[in-house]
Formats: sequence, structure tokens, C-alpha cells
Amino acid sequence: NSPAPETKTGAAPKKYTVGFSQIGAESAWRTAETKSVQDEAQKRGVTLKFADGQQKQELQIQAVRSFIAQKVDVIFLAPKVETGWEPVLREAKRVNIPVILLDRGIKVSDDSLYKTLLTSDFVEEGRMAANWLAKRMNGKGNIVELQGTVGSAPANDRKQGFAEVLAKFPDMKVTRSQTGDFTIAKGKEVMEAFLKADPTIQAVYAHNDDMALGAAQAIEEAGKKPGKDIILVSIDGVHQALEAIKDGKLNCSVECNPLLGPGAFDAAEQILAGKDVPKRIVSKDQQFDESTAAQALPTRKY
Ligand code: GYE
Repeated sequence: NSPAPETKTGAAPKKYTVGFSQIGAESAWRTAETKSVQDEAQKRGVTLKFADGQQKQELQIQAVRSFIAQKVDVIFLAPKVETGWEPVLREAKRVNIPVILLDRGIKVSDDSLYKTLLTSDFVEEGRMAANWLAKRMNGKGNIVELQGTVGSAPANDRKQGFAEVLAKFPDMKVTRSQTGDFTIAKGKEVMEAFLKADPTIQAVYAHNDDMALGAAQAIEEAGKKPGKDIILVSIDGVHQALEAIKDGKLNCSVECNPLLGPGAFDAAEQILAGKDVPKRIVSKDQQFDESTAAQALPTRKY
């Protein structure tokens, strides 16, 4: 009569604490990511200290410093921009607190300053948006671009991927490009200005769904039909965007998975158990348009 084993295989390690420095709450995507991390912490019984950076890198750096002072076991960092993290990450490394990057990458000269990055391939997302649009516009037309947060990895990469594909279509041009900070309000405001300045706009490429939803409002208020008079393609695949596609007000959204909580805690537990984790853990993204959005909606998790 052998005794029952103490733990099942793959059982969670001892109780531990994670400090999570989040960028803010600029978009539906961001809110879904925050919730995914918070829900997963609760599910696993992990203590989570959450810090809202309110779109300020300075506040994020302060948060990481305070997590170090509180001696958390692991730090999750969703870095607003790509540069400027080296000093604070060195402070974390000096006291052996592993840092896991969530969703956005950074530029550092020494990549041992973080353990892993959980992300999507933002360049590929930009390419997918451009390929969809090129097909839809038969390789011809004037496009305006709403960029994400200046200096952020998704804004840089989504611009690059889109431009790369567009280079193959000489009759498709980005006539205007400006940041809309990944928000509905700024997307709307920038689109209003674009529409006033330029009556020839045929399509909008927005680096996220929120800006596309804002742009669609601006188009309606200017007396045109978003999704018909002006084609809109964006990135994230959030529920609100798929609803708008179903209603014919947006045309395409390339998915970007914000549900990074489970993967982040898996990585944390592997690191705490002394195991190696891959340097980049990349989610696989699909795309939704008029032919697939309605069907996908009932089972979408964000
Ligand atoms: O696409 C956007 C958010 O970093 C991938 O940030 C993320 C982006 C996402 O505000 O909606």
C-alpha cells in the first residue's frame, strides 16, 4: 500500500510574488492583457503587485525599482517604448530578479538583461494588413496610416512590415501618416484632420483596432461611409472590431493575441525552477474580414 505522491507532475512551485509594470489602459487589447495576467495570478495563487504606468516610461521605471526594493521573485514588464531600459534592468539583474517582457520588445546591447519576450510578430502583422489591402484595392489607391505609440515596438514594426509589402505595389501610396497613440480618441482626432486636408483618401491602415474605430467615427461624421467609401484595415482582432466588421464599418483586422497571462506564469515558473526558456515566445496570429468575423465572434475570448 504505497503512499499517495506529494504532488502531481508539473505542480506549481512554492508561493511566489510577481511585480507587473503595465503601460496603461490605452486600448481594448491592453485591458485584455491586464485581465489575462490578473486572472492567471489569481488562478495559480500567485501574489501579483500591479503598477499602471499611465503611458509614462518614467513611471514604469519607478515601478520596476519599487518591485526590486520589495524583493519580488519575478518582474513582468510591458515596455512602452523600445529604448531606455538598460539602467533599471541592470539593477534587477544585479539582485538576480528575472525580468519577463510582455508583448513589446526592447533594444538593449546585452540581452541577458531579460529572460524572455512573449510577443506576436508585429512585422508580419503589418505585412498581412498590406497584403489584404492590396488585394482588396486591386493594387491601387491612396492610404492614410494611423501609427501606434511613437517609439514602441508594435508601431515601428507594423509600419515596417506594411511598407515592405507596399513597395511591391507602385500604385498604392501612403499619403499621410501620423501617430494616434493607439487610442480611439486620438485615432478619431487625427482622422478628422486627414479628412479635412485630403478628399482623396480611399483607405485607412491603423496600427490597432481602437484607432480604426475612432477613424470610422470621424469618417461617419464627415458624411462618408466607413467600410464602404473608405476601407479600413487594422490590427488586434478585439471583439469591438469584429463587431464593427460584422456591421460593415471596418473591413479587416489582423489578430494579435493579448492573452499572455498563462504563458507568462509558465515561463516564470520554469525560470524559478532553474530551467531555460526560449528568448522569444511568439503567438500565432490569423486575420478576420467580412467573410470570417461574424462566424468567429461567438468564440472570441477578448
Ligand atoms: O496592438 C495595441 C496596444 O503592444 C501589441 O499595444 C501591443 C499593442 C496593441 O495598445 O492595441
